[in-house]
Amino acid sequence: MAPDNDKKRSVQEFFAENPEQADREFFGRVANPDRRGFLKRTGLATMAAMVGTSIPFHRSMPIGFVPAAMAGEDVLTGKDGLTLLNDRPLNAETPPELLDDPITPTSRHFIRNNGLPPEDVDPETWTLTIDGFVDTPLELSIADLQEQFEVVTMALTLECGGNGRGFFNPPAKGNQWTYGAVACSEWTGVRLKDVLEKAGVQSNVVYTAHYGADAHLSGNPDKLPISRGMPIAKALTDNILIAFEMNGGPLHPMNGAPLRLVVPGWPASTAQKWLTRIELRDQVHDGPKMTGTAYRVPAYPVSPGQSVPKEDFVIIERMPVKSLVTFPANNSDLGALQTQVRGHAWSGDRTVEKVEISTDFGATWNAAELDAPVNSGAWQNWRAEVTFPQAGYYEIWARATDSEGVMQPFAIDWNPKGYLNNTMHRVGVRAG
Ligand SMILES: Nc1nc2c(c(=O)[nH]1)N[C@H]1C(S)=C(S)[C@@H](COP(=O)(O)O)O[C@H]1N2
Ligand SMILES: [Mo]
Repeated sequence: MAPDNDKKRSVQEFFAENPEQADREFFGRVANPDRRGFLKRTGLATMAAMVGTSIPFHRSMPIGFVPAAMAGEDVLTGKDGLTLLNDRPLNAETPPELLDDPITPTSRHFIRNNGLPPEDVDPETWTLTIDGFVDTPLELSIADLQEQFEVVTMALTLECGGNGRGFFNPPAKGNQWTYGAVACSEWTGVRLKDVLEKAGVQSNVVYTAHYGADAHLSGNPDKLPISRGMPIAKALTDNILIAFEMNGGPLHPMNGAPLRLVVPGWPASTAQKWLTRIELRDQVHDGPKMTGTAYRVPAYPVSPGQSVPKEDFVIIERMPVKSLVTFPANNSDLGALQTQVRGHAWSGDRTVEKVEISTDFGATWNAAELDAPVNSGAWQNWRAEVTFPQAGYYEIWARATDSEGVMQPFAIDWNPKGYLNNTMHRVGVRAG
């Protein structure tokens, strides 16, 4: 796998390059002229919170020192078992076996940040602006959303467009996601459609543009880390939420608290976190990560490594049919000849009609029991009882087929940026 050289730096590198700036940005610490020990109070509190207790000798601690105990995992507060891919911006995925629940707990929802999340957000004073080509621009607090619109709860699948990128060969730059940039939590909020209709969608509107409160990695306040959108017809479907609750509790700070869009079935990059504004446009949005080759694939099949002219890329819309085996875990000893196999399956705006399992490297396939989605936009849970003929190593393969008859491929359909990898999931086990 290629290292991520997408201009993303780890905390350690950042501190190595410019310790004083890093200190200011991370801890709010300001250096003494002699660059020793003068910790401003706010900075000290942040540092103490991060190491879990006070730092008695803080006066001797040089500026630019990251507490050694602040290893990468500490940035994943409130998350359980996620694999850290990058700490600046923060990106972490969930191992497939930790995605076994029908509804993904908040602690296991992956994190994909393009910039630096806002700090100290206050749900009481948060506002969402709806403007652009609308009859009446709106400025709504979270309380306004709750009072003026029907509040609904839905299980909705979010998958990063780059999920599975780690398996591309030749490799694609960017976070090397394996399987776990996908989740299906229960979101509570109001329908985007209802809010847009209240503002009054003008007849020339073709696209939405989404804005959030996170900051660009460079620290330049004039730059946005990401601002994507979607065709207005998609925005007016009824399973897209402006969400203020996740699994019956607050949103996790890294998953967009206190307010975010949840757009199931499309690249989760359309689901703006820390949502502050939705603008309706009379043309396709051109914000950061909308243009160039970001979240785009060639308009035609290409061979691995082929270079493709920029103008031949098209914006990714729905995500492809895919399934995940969440039990048993890869590389596990079953200690028996029999096991239940289970997982989830989903397909963009479609439903999954069939999930099949093979334990003989694809020679024969058997249908799994497949649930209907609990609501439109939710992944579908499936399970199968498997009996192995004798002790030994087996692979469990799963493949889903959707309502249009499209099945997951066995081999990757390569594209330059490593998007949309929906190849079959293989799980190796020892039986008996
Ligand atoms: N404001 C903002 N919204 C954002 C992003 C971001 O970096 N900033 N990342 C997007 C991408 S690329 C993905 S895949 C999803 C991830 O959502 P999650 O971090 O809650 O899992 O959020 C999307 N919304
Ligand atoms: Mo993403």
